[in-house]
Amino acid sequence: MKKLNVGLIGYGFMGRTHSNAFRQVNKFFSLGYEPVLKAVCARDEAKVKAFAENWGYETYETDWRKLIARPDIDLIDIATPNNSHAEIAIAAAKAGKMILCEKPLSMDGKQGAQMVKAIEKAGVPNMVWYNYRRVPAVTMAKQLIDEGRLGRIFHYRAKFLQDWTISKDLPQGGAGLWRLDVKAAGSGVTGDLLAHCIDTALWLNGSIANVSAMTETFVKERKHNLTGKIEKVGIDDACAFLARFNNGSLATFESTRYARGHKALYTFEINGEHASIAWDLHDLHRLQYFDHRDESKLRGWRSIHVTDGDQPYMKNWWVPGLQIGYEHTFIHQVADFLAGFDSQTPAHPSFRDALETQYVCDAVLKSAQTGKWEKVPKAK
Ligand code: SOE
Repeated sequence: MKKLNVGLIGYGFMGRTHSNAFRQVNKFFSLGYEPVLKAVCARDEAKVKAFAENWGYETYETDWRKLIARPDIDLIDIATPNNSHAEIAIAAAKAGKMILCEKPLSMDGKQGAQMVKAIEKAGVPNMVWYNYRRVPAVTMAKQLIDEGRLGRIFHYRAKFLQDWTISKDLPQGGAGLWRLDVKAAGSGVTGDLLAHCIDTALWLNGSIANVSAMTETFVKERKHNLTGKIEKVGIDDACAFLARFNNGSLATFESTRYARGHKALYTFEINGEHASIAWDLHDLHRLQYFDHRDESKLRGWRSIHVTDGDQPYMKNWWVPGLQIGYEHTFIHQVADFLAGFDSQTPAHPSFRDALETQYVCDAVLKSAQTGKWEKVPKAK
């Protein structure tokens, strides 16, 4: 097996999911390449050292530029807050490194386009961590749609609900809470949560033509952890939008961090001419499927437990009926990236795919301001 030396930047929640994926992938997937945990990079030396020891990184750095300059690093993995993705990715592309980047790709579409330009000019393999595509039930939804089982698609309905920012005493900024700081995150639920829904939707149902959105910031001021001052909140706490897909289907999307009782309720439902499918992250191994062509006396929603060896990814895990979880989606994504690199068939979503999501997010935020329908520019 050929070695591929990984340099991870950032050691938060996502740094952990990626590190776990790099460590596990070759134990379960037969691949031509093996990621080696060469170095992890973050500014706090004591913490980055402890992270390196815990996950088995051979070395650590406290300056990402030094990491990128290292000749022993093949792949840069960006798991930092959104406002640093562009600078790191462009520098890594110039250094000829392969690049994996956390979602959302960038702060906005303009910045994302600069990243895509740099990556494509350098011709380096790249991928963005929209992990939910690799939930076996979601991958199976894609297969069912591509097989034409749903027929013409009429409706797409998605939501992503959480409830962790309701308290007005929760500060913004700094570790963990940078998602509430517009300067670090770019936007609120639109870039953090709806970006997942949009990525899946573009993959399953094609491109979006235009959108009409509304957003709200329920808590207008919060203490900033870095300045210690009460500052205006610049993110969207909630967002709902209507969309028209280019295939003629209609969609509704909703996200909030103010839905008491919901922790990470990502759901979608797609209604087609012949069949419908529905999926729910809180029950992630199940795909609900209704087919109108079934014999009428037996017709009804089937709850498919996607754990069989002939269903996506599952032959690599346990025995039929036994489940896998959230962390496995990242393992699948690394497996696909490595297999794609080996066979020269790039894995998705690429930076360019993720730019399309970014353009939808931009149009959503613009529409919320203008109060008008906004067109989504083409990324491809
Ligand atoms: C936010 O709470 C968050 O962690 C997102 O940043 C992730 O992308 C999402 O998968 C779960 O929720």
